[in-house]
Amino acid sequence: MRRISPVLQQDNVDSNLISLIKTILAACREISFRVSQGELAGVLGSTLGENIQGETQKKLDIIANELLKEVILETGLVKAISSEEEDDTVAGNPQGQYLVTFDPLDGSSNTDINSLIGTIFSILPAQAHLAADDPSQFLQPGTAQIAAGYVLYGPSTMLALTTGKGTRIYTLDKTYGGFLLTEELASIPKYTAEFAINMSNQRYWQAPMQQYIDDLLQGKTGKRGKNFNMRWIAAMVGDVHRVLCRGGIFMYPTDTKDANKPDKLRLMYEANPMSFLVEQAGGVSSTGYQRIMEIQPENIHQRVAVILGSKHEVETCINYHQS
Ligand code: AFP
Repeated sequence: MRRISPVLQQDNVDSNLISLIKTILAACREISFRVSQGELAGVLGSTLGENIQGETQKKLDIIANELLKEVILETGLVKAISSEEEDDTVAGNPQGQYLVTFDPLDGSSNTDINSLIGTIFSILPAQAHLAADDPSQFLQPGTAQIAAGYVLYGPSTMLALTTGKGTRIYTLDKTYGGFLLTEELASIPKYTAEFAINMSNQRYWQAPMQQYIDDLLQGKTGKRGKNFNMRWIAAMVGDVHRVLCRGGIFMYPTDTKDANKPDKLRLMYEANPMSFLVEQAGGVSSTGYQRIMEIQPENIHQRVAVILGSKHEVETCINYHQS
């Protein structure tokens, strides 16, 4: 089985970018170890703080954030970072070639029940004309991403990574200490009979999503003419991993549950990197009205509706929104 560097070299990825990706993965290996120690390492439970998104911070959120921040800035390759757990962007080397955004621990409410969690990251080009402490340098659409990936801390620790030449999946070999390529090029099946959505929000959704899900639930006897199964992991990283492995449609639509927060998922830390991975595996990612990777961000903590996965199913859902 092949290690990451030769695979990326074969794709002609710049050596500095390879080095940055490997540094991010070194931090993720450390997070993986801490996660696996659980209560033994005293890393479970909440802190007293809230992040900029108004969400309670778990101890692991903070630990993962600090680890990633430290190692990424130490490379000297990065001009600034933006984390879901930080109010503001953090400046690095003014000459750095890259910007990195990350969600250090996605699905952190799963930590206390020993369920799936992960780290999501995205790498953008630095903007020469903007200062290292200028947050507007991050306001680039998802199409500008140079690389994106997630590390899933599950029964095994897995990495999905793209540099724009397909999405590959690696597994952490804990005996050797590195990630080994275990799926050459992920390919999301075009058709699916599996959906993922938090059904408890049903009454808050907009009409197109209500109608789309109603029709799925009618199964064989309804207009879709087939039965659908449902899965919900409550960590986007787990749900997207399933979609990459065997197809499906994952949705977190706009809702009216909280007037101040019509959308839940973060564009820069979750939606854009996941959209890049999904598109590179032959899937589709949209808000229902627009391709996610073409959204021009207005602020670093912006949220967005997400519908992604198997091409035919996502396009069917988009049709409900556009008709
Ligand atoms: P946290 O990382 O803040 O726990 O949120 C995870 C998440 O943003 C995303 O990964 C899940 O898909 C979604 O929240 C789950 O939301 P519900 O609370 O509606 O299940």
